[in-house]
Amino acid sequence: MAQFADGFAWGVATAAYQIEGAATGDGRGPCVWDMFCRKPGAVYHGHNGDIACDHYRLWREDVALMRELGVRAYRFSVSWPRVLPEGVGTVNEAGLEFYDRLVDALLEAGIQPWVTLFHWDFPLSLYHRGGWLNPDSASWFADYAEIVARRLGDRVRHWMTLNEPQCFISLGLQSGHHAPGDRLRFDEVLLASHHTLVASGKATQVLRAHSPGCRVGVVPAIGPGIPKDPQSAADREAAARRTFDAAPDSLWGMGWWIDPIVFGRYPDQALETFGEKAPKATDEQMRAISEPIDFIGLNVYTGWEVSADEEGRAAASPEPQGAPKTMMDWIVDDRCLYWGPRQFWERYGKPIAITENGLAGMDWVALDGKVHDPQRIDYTRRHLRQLAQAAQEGVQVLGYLHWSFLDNFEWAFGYNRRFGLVYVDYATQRRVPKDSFHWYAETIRCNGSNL
Ligand code: IFM
Repeated sequence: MAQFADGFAWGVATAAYQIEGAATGDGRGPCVWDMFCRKPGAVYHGHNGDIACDHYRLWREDVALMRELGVRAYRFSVSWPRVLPEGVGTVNEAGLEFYDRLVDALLEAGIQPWVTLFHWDFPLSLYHRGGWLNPDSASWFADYAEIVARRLGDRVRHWMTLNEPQCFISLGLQSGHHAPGDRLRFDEVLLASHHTLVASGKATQVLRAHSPGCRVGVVPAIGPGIPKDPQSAADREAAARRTFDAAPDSLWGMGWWIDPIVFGRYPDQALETFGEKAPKATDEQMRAISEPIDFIGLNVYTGWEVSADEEGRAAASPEPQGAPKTMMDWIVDDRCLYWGPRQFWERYGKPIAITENGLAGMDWVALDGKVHDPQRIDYTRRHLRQLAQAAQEGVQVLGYLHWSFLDNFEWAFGYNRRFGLVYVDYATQRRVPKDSFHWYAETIRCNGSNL
């Protein structure tokens, strides 16, 4: 039977740009996604986050639904340009006030706020000053972190600095599929990644100073390597290499992102792979980057089966014909929620929180007025069973925050993918809890014994 520790943080997750709307409301400044969504062809059908789930207006109703769900934790992100419309300088009091009231309402409902400082809505005016390529970006972010921490730090116990830097750097600055839509040279991409790491470290220092007793984490997006034969040490090693090692001109290897934070240096394997393109880190920058963290938040949706070839390299298994997939075209392989946490625990020894995991579907309201999503239930159930296995074998797992609470704006896919436990009718903003909502409520209530 699946078992989770007492105090396990059963929760749900969202992000500001994906749900809040009110893009120009109450003094919020523009972010790179506001600009990107207006670029012809960039986002499915030209969708944007102007209104999204109108959560900025409907947040009380949403907190009431979370209370009904019985979650103990809610991961949301603060919108940087809502707090600082220009990214730096004058604070928008109305923006800060919004998060202040949200935190109070959550605590009142018995829900712990897990706050992400940055989930991709980079202030447009700072992008015009060079964005993450500008060495000052680390200080801009730390100053913003201080404003938020001074305001919420007395009540927030769990903070995350950056959400999935490998996505907003690789997709935003290298391939151009996400905002701001740039296609930079790889040495520039690496420099920007380096600045985000400095930013995260400086923000961690600030959070510690202004949020006494808090836990701070970073949140990579991982698609872990899965050993084809779990009994084979060679396959297990190959799978871990698939997870952590760098490939040429790619920032999807996790060692680049987490080794410098935990070990104080970029991994030799990545430095050799990137050669001259790698940034020249100063000692001061490395000291900031390696500010200790308390946990690693893993966003995990899928994984990649590999086996060791004759030289011990990771050889990818071919995709089975007709493999089960979600609407994101991601293979459903629940082993990712066992091997991902285990590999990170073994390499870094830091507690793990699953900060995102979930399924994109094409849900709709049935004739009976309900939303039936058996695949989301099955997906979540099988992944939680794997997580429970990892926890039983000694991986320290703090919680599981399902992505997502509400259907929302799925970036370049617009509203054409639904991840929520709660269906959103965007025309009316009516919320309809899906079957998975009721199943998850029961799972939380019995601490996973129904898994
Ligand atoms: O919606 C995103 C989220 O913003 C970041 N992690 C992956 C999710 C699903 O694509």
